[in-house]
Amino acid sequence: MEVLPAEKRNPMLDKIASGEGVDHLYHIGLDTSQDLSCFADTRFVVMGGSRERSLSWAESIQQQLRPGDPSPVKAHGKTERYTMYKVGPIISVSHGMGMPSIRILLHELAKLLRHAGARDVVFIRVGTCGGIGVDPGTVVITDQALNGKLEPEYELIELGETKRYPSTLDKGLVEELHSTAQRIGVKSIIGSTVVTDDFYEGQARLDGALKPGYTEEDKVKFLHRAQEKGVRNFEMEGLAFASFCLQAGIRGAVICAVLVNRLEGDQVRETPARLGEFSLNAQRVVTEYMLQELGRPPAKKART
Ligand code: R2B
Repeated sequence: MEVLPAEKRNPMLDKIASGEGVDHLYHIGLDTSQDLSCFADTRFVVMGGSRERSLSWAESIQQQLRPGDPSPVKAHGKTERYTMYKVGPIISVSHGMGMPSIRILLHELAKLLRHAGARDVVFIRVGTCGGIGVDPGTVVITDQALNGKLEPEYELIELGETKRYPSTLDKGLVEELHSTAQRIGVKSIIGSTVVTDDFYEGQARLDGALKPGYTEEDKVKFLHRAQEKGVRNFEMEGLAFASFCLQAGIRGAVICAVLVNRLEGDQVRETPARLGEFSLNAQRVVTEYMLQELGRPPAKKART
């Protein structure tokens, strides 16, 4: 399927395609006066918050797709906001923190891939999160993203009015990632994710800079209420991501490694090495899934 089919896309994109003006993808530093044909074969876009991780992941994908290739992986476009690498048919890009940041990137990536003529592209956000009753290191695959009111909709103010967009993720992709995780021996669960505009009060923490307007008891009650609704984790991008993919007709998934079980505490206390291992759990699942989709034979469960 083409990226942004006719019923989903802004008609402005067709005018650009017929040679009327130039589309400036300002935040990624590319525009349609440039040759964008190197993006035409894109099949997967993997995105995570950190630019370092997007580079190291691109390098590891290069080693898997082209073992021994010594050429450095180079960034495309500008790098002051996001950093984007492409290895074969896989884009690895950083999205920064929070929904405004990822949503701007999603618009520009979707337009880029539309302009380049890419087809059948899957977007996957791979990140970190706080678990609710879930142990650190576990990978949570989101089936539905909820807002901070525990509602399955993304709210955006447009022309002074609140617009609401549904935020369910691609069921098939959720199942495929989950079975990939099981096959390679990464502990994973499927669940709903609460997505907030803040890491502290927005996620019921008691360790921010400001005096909280709620007690420990209120916090625990809220976490249990969320847990009863099927919520397994908190993060800060998946809702904007899910609603954008649904609106754009792009298959999308959100898969995050748990850094802390929020029923046991607020602070992330693991060592940097352990946190790196946790992030790699989610990355390994997605790499394995993509390589298999690209035709490489499936890997076996890692020996423990
Ligand atoms: C997870 O980690 C970041 C906050 O520490 C944020 O981007 C998220 O969703």
